[in-house]
Amino acid sequence: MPRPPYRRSVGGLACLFFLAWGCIDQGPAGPSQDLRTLRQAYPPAQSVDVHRSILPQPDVSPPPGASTVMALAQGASSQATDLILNGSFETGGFAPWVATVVGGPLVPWGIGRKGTIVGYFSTVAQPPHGSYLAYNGFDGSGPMEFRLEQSVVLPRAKLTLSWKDRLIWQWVSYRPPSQPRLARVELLDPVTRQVLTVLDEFQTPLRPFNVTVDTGWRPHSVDLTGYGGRVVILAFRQVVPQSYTGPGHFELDEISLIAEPLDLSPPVILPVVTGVQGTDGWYTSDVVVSWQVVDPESAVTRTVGCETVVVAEDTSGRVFTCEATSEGGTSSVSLTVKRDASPPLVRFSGNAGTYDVHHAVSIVCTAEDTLSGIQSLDCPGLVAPAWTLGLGEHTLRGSAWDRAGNSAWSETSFEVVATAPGVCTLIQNWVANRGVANSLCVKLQAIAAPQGKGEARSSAGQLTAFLQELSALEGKWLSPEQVEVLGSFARALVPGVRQG
Ligand SMILES: [Ca+2]
Ligand SMILES: [Ca+2]
Ligand SMILES: [Ca+2]
Repeated sequence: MPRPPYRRSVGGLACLFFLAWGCIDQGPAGPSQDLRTLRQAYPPAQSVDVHRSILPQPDVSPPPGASTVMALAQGASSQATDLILNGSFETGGFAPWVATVVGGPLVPWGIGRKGTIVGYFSTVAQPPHGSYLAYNGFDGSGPMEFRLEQSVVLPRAKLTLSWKDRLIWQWVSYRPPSQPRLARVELLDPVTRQVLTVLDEFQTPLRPFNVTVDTGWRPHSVDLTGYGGRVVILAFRQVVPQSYTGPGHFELDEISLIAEPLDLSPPVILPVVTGVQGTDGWYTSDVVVSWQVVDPESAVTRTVGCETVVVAEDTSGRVFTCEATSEGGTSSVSLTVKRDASPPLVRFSGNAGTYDVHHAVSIVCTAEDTLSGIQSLDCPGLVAPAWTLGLGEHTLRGSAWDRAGNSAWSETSFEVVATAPGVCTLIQNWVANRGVANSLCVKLQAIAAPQGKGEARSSAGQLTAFLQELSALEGKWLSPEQVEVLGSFARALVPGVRQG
């Protein structure tokens, strides 16, 4: 074993008490006699910050949805408790931590105050939190080990351990290392001291030589929820397996173990549906389906199908499901959107357009709706002898409503006209005596198509004769109503008389 190139830091005010394994350096420390000796042992460090290119960088980017989590978790944050005592070393000392060393460290455990020089590399203490940090030399007469431990009672809760550390070292080319140094964080069984789990491990790479490597402050965070209900020892260890392979430096600060109430309920999912509501659960416009996913106790870590969707097409039922997961479990909500923005179709059929007085009118109204279906129809149609409707134009109107509340209307028109043959047919239908009927029909023909000069006078004369003959039949072959109707039709046959 080579002669140590420095004097061990034992005794004096800086060393408060001894344990079997080594010396505890208590309180703020600056450059010491050890450091001067140490500088003689190792040539001045070539201070090159190369860690960005050769060391894995900590991933501190937040997980997906973290911002949502932060916002939702605010309600629970007031119940968070830090289980670590003096985790930032702001008492200026270690207690209740137990700091020990096995072997002969170049620089023992110490508490560095902000702005003071600590360790071999003349590092200015810059605690990431508060005014103090813990440090040690991380090299010396190996094999060597630094330990910093605290017992913690872990409740059944969401448990998050976090800390920040920084490592600086320089391998010397004249005594190259064959084994890496380790910086480990472990959980130990308090009775057996068996390692329950290694929470973090950093191994110094074995190259380069004669270059100072500085990791900078590395934030760490580990979920310890699975250890709830146990008592454990939290141990920070730095292991130096070989002697004097080069100086090293370790800093530690801002240790916390946050306990938050466990989330026992899955996220609450609220569907938000906007659109014009019709009847019977139907929408009659575009529908926007969106969701509010809320969990005040823990982060919503996963959502499926919770995106905003616009339903722009008619559907008899489209199902949407939003599923969300937090530490409290998974919940899902489904809803069905029915969209019918199409009015029903109202249609008239059987309309011949023009009817003579002896014709029968038979017009049927129908309505159909391919989606929600017809709810009600106000469209009677028409079946009647044309003569009963009177001469002229007639219009039928109809409307219908579908189950969604959409309505539509339609109309159709037809005309009833009188012609001599048509009126004649009516007379033949009504007057059983052929001779009587024929006499009337001849006069009708003469009214409609007068011959020779003075046609208008001829037509008027025929009309007078026809009306007189008609009156004579009242009570015998024809009813008073039939006499009146036939009279009006005959008048309409006179050329130049507008029908209707
Ligand atoms: Ca601190
Ligand atoms: Ca919850
Ligand atoms: Ca419809």
